[in-house]
Amino acid sequence: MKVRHITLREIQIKLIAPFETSVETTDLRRILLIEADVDGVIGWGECVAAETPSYSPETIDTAWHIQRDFLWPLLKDKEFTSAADVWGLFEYVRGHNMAKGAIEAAIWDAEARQKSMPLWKLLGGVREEIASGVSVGIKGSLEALVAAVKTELAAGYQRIKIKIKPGKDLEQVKRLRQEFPRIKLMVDANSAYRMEDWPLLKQLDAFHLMMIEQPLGWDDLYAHVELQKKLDTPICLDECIHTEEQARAAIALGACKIINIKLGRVGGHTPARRIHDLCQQNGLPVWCGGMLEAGIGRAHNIALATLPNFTLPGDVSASKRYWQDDIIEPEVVVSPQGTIRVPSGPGIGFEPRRDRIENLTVRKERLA
Ligand code: OSB
Ligand code: MG
Repeated sequence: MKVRHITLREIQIKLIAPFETSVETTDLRRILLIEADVDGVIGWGECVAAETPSYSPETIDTAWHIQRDFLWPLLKDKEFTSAADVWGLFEYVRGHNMAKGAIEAAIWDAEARQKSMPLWKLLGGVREEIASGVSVGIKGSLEALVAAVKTELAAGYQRIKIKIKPGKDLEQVKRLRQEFPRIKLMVDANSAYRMEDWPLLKQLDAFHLMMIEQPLGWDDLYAHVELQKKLDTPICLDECIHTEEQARAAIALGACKIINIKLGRVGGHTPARRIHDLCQQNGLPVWCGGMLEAGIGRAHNIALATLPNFTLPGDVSASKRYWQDDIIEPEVVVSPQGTIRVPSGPGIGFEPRRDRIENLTVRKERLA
């Protein structure tokens, strides 16, 4: 296999409603899409780097720079036998996983299309539908939060995750438990707490949460080890797990009992699959996280979530929760049972809508 050329493209697309986390509120998404021509077959990838470096050190602009000035030169004119080899070609560049992951994923899509098979089968997936949950942003009032959760449950979603931050935590969880005593419920703090806050986090044990996601520092395994010793609620790590090595350390040290795997955060399907396998060997369940993706990123997440150890409902939900009009055909839909049917077509199994993508494009650069 050889990549003939790559097109980087920025689209701008507004969310249906602003999404608030402990860190900031997102309204307009700037999304970097990758089109890779691999031996004449086009594959698509979506870079999950955000507009700001507040979730990880990367942004859409650093990703563009790294892809154009460092990753493309490493890829250009190289012969390789499978998309599984691309991660290794990028080894010289440290970090910048979201930049790497978008190109790597596009090449996986192209390889699956070359072989006329679904990407999920090429990756080694085992299920034809995946369990879907939602991530509910921070709301202005308890009433608004309850209403939002009610809507998601009525749509069939199998588990509810709410974003929390200091001052918007215990009361919110308590109220949801009163209203919905038996639902699968969890919280995500996006690193909003410090070790000194442990007595407050300890109070969450009373509400039988499935897990608490990334309560402490984005790169601080040690503090999570100490916190997990004090909590009954399982800790799930998100931001902390950016490499297989970090995952191995987290497991060995007891920093978490569950891992949220995000394709972009770890650098593509190859490292995601390795972390998946490592967790499986160690008896930790995983689930597929989300980054407010448009359709192409969503489609890659669906393929990834078919691997056997993705046994918990993830954050991959319907296109219409975020977009008026998605960039793929068909859109991602969720059944009344809270499942997404895995597509059977070649590659990611959804077709990019070129007209729509072209309309949303604000800049484009072809690397050859
Ligand atoms: O921490 O999981 C997170 C969105 C942006 C950045 C980080 C996170 C999230 C979400 C949304 O929780 C998940 C989704 O795409 O639905
Ligand atoms: Mg998270």
